[in-house]
Amino acid sequence: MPTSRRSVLASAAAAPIASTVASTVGQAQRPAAAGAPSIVKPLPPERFVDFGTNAEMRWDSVDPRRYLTPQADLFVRNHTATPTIDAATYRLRVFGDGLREARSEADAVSLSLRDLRRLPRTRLTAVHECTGNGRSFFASQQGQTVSGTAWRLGSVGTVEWEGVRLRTVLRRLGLDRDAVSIMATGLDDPFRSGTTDYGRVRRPFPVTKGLDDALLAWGANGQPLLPDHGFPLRLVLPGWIGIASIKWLGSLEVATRELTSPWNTTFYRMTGGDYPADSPPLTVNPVRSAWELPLPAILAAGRTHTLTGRAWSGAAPIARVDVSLDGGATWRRADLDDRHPHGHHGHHRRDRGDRGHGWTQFSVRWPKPRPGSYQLLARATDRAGRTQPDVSPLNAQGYFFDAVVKHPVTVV
Ligand SMILES: Nc1nc2c(c(=O)[nH]1)N[C@H]1C(S)=C(S)[C@@H](COP(=O)(O)O)O[C@H]1N2
Ligand SMILES: [Mo]
Repeated sequence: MPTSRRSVLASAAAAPIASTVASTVGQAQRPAAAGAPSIVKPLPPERFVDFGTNAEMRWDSVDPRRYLTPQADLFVRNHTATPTIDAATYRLRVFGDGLREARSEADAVSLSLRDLRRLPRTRLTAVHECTGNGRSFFASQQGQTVSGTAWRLGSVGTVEWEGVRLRTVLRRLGLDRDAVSIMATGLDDPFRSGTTDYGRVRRPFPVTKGLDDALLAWGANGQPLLPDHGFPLRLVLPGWIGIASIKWLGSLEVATRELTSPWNTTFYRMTGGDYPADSPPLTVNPVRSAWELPLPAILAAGRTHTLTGRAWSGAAPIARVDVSLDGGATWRRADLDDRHPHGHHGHHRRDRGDRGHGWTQFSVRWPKPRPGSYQLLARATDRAGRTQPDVSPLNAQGYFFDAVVKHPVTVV
């Protein structure tokens, strides 16, 4: 029987994927320089609202003819700052007692980008969205005070990710039958808030999700990841809240016990407001929708407008979008664009596991509105039967604002 680390990997069902062991010297990223901006890419004010370490896309800058969100326009959510990582020396370290051959962190399997890119690759289109998207509407629409970045609806996009399925990597490494939990840890600087150092951004997820549709992504929309979006490698957990998709992925710990981190015990679970004290960590995103219009919008009277927007859900494709152009007095069904059924828009061979996690474009004609003040409403329903409510349950950190947004429009 082979005994070296190299041959442990080689003895797995398929070809070996790694040939080295983690160096103890640490990872090859440079810390962000003091005073350097958190976000590296340009944030032109006509396309972004800049919150410093976070930036959201402006919905009125979205091109209705374009299904995918270009990386240049995608929102950024950084706990600290985008690190600079050298792809040539980058390694993903995998360890834990949930591997068939248990490994300590010091003895982790170390995978280069080349190791990963030699494996069968896949592309997967999915909505990518922050848990707190829509947070500002708790205040502006429900008169409630919550903490966190005052996003409108722009901390969302739809991306065609490219990478290797996590299950491909885990199967080749070999999983213990009792493995239940995987901790993903980023290479960005530790997150400090107030006097607390929470350590590196990290969040556990169940092995079942890891074996289902999790992706280790090195590409987005046919390009390498931008630094702000996780270059050279990020995790993608389709349909789940943004924090689950750890950027600048440094390590995966696979364990036979439930792992925890502040990102599933303190943050990203419901506290306060309408929720009991023991709400579970958040996972699947709710149903939401947005108009591709400025907020508030001004439209010309006497002309026929085609109003466009998008609807999405973490659980299932969108089944219908009901819209009102008069503040909820009357409703009609919006037309749904079926050119990209839930993200299946492709020239490429679809992975069987790509169930289509993209958003759905909708439109409605508004013939010759008279001058005045209006509220546009859109209420999306997904195929799992989930619908946007009129009011979102209050919670202290302002997560999951999924209520129908009252979008003000002045017709002049
Ligand atoms: N390492 C690391 N991963 C992270 C974060 C982070 O700050 N550090 N932010 C998370 C959150 S809260 C969100 S919403 C998404 C944002 O991804 P994006 O900036 O690529 O849009 O990344 C998640 N992954
Ligand atoms: Mo987020």
